[in-house]
Amino acid sequence: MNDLGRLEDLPPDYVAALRAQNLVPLWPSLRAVLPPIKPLPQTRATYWSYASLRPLLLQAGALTPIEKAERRVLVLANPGHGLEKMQASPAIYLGMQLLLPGEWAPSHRHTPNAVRMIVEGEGAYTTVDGEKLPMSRGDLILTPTGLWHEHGHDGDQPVVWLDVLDLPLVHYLEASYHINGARQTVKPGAADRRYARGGMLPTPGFQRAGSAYPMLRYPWVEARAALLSLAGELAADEPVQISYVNPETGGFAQNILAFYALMLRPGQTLQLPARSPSCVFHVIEGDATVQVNDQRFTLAPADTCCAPGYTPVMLVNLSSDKPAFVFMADETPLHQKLGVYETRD
Ligand code: GTQ
Repeated sequence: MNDLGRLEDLPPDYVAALRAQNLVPLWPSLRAVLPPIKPLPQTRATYWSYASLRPLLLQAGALTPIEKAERRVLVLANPGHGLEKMQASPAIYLGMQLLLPGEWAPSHRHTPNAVRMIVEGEGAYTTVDGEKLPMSRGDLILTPTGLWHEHGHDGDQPVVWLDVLDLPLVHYLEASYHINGARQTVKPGAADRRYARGGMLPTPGFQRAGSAYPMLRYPWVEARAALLSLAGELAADEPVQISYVNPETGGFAQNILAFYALMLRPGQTLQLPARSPSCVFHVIEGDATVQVNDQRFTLAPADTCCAPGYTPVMLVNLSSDKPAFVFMADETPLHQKLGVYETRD
């Protein structure tokens, strides 16, 4: 690789003359923006222990009333990007949100897409676009771009969920904003019952919602059953993974980030190939290690970690007699739409 000229090689008055006209020479920065062969990620493999963050999240419940927080969230921030950027990866924001019994997080809508992965507690619900969606451990609830959403809690214990948003990307695009609204009127019916079985859809023109996001809640009991049933069909070394999809189109459930559930068989080691999108792992059930380059994280239930793109990831189920279940989020739809998606050996 030939060395390119540096900024210091140029006469200071020339650089000053360029700057005065908002001009910049490319060659001193060319290798930084177009590195050879592989990107230089800012995203660092990072791990967040639920047992360690939980007391701090509960403390936030005591320190800041919901009225003063609107959304009481501790953001899982990647130090590689700088904590103040509040991003786990280029396009992924992660937050642990706490709602205490009787609390209400008022209705708003915003341009970033969100999903919730329920971590602990019973009795809370999110109302999205007028649909009241109960929250139980492992359920995935969508809050797609532009839809009204508010959170309530009728139970008697704290409820915690993991928020996954494409906020860093939408903010980078200078397209991020929110609008506050009135409490929604709840309409009857639940889409997870309209789309209850694979391969069977409501008849077009009669019962279909005609909405871009027909299914807003993916119950964990269904996802877990789908994984166990799939595991029975696949060879022992094949990855047992499902994608959360839009049941009307079969495409990813949202436009920017994709969501998956993965089952690791007892004792299974699973090597995921290097792929261009960054990825997040959150353990729903069991204990597993996630190895990213020379770093290995040990994840207990409710622990979360992230990996940069273009990096192989190895998952190991630490139990020899029980399956482990992992929720994943990545930037695949975004990379595919932009034409930059790739897999490497
Ligand atoms: O629950 O609506 O973690 O608007 C960040 C922004 C959660 C929410 C977050 C939000 C929400």
